Amino acid sequence: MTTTIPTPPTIPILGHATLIDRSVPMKTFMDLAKQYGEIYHFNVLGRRSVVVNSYRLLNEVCDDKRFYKNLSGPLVETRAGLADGLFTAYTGEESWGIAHRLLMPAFGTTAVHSMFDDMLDVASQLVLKWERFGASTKLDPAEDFTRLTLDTIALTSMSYRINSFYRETPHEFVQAMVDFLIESGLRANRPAIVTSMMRSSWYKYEQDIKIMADLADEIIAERKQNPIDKQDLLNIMLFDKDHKTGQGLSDENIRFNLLTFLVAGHETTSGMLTFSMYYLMKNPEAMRKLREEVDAVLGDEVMQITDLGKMPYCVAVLRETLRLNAPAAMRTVRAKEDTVLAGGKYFVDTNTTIIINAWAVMRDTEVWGEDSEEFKPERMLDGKFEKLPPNAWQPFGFGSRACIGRALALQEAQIALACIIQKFDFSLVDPSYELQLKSSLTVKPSHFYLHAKLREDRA
Ligand code: MNH
Repeated sequence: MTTTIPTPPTIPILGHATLIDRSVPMKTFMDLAKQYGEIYHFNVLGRRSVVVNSYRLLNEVCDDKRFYKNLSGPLVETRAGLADGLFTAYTGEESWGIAHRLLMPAFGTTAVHSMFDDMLDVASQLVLKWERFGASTKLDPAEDFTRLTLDTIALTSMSYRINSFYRETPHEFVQAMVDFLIESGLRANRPAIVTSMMRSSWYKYEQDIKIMADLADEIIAERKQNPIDKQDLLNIMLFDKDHKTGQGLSDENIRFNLLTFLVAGHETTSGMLTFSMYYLMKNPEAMRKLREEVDAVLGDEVMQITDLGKMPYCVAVLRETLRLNAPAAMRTVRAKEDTVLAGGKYFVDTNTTIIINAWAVMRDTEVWGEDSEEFKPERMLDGKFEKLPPNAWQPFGFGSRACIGRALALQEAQIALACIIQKFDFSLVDPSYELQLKSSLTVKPSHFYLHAKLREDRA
């Protein structure tokens, strides 16, 4: 017997759109999870969705025989700039398959290892900046981690230096990208007719997309004129052929994938790093253990590629951070055929978008215990991570459409964390600070400020 899926009170046409917190939608989704439990109906502008919040429902919709990735409202909007790039490609688009097969090895562990020097280069710029600014400066880690991750993804993927640490205000491209993402999110929750009347915002959106496309095209053209030997992602996209179809990528598709890497590869990773620092500041015992590990492995030396495998606690900190605050907090799927969830309990048809609330799912007490809201890296240590139930830890999504940049992001974050923990003692500017959030396409801490003092025991 199916049961009726509960739903919050709604208003005509807009549906639940006005319920969603405009600046941090995740707030609304966490409140609704508490109020309605493992599943509820949700409807924005006539788009029917159910939101799932429990592990058992997540695990069920991870069956790729029954479900496929379906682009949610905001992702459909970002296609205006990212088109058939990997992240925003529709299921079944041919260009996705070609790019996926061509790029998977390029994002694998071995390839990511070869990015070590570039990653350390950028991490060193961050360390130098904090060192030069000195202990009395109020640092904004979210901003500086964004400089780090953006510069790293541009350097590792296309050997291009954005040099964010040498700029007071963001690169023109970065501002355009941020504004583009914010507007894409807003458009998803606004009737198209309203958007079409907002002339100046329409114009700015088009301009932002053009700024982004122009930079990507410029980088592609410049590479064609001045080839280099390094096997970076751009070279692979320009010159490799898909083994299955024998086809390469079109210049247009390369543009959309370059932009996709910049978009998907920087906010997420910077969010992860900022959340990690927040949890480390709030959990001095975890900070102490991490420092002990970093000191034992690095001492006073510059980090080496061989150090990567020697920091299980650092990896556990990142995994636990991603469990509590996955920066890409929601993904969406649809059923291939009308179906029922939870052994016949909930009916879901093929037109209903199934939204997975990763924050709620990864706090499910059935899997994580009564202390699931607490930050405990020990959950991820000593083989416990490997023994988790299938799909229980899922900040990077699932299956063939899971994050291609997972190894890249984790290695980059590990290097950055190790380098700063090696050098600095941190303190909160406001010791009573409690987590506040901000959103664009992803979620990260806001109003989170630190002091970084060079460690006296290491001077
Ligand atoms: Mn990433 C897909 C999270 C870092 C590039 N990424 C996804 C998905 C999640 C995700 C979740 C699946 C989305 C969906 O199902 O609709 N990504 C993250 C997180 C981090 C991250 C939490 C860092 C932390 N991602 C990166 C980095 C890159 C990247 C770095 C660098 C290029 N991600 C992608 C791409 C996809 C993706 C590309 C789409 C893959 C595909 O569908 O083929």
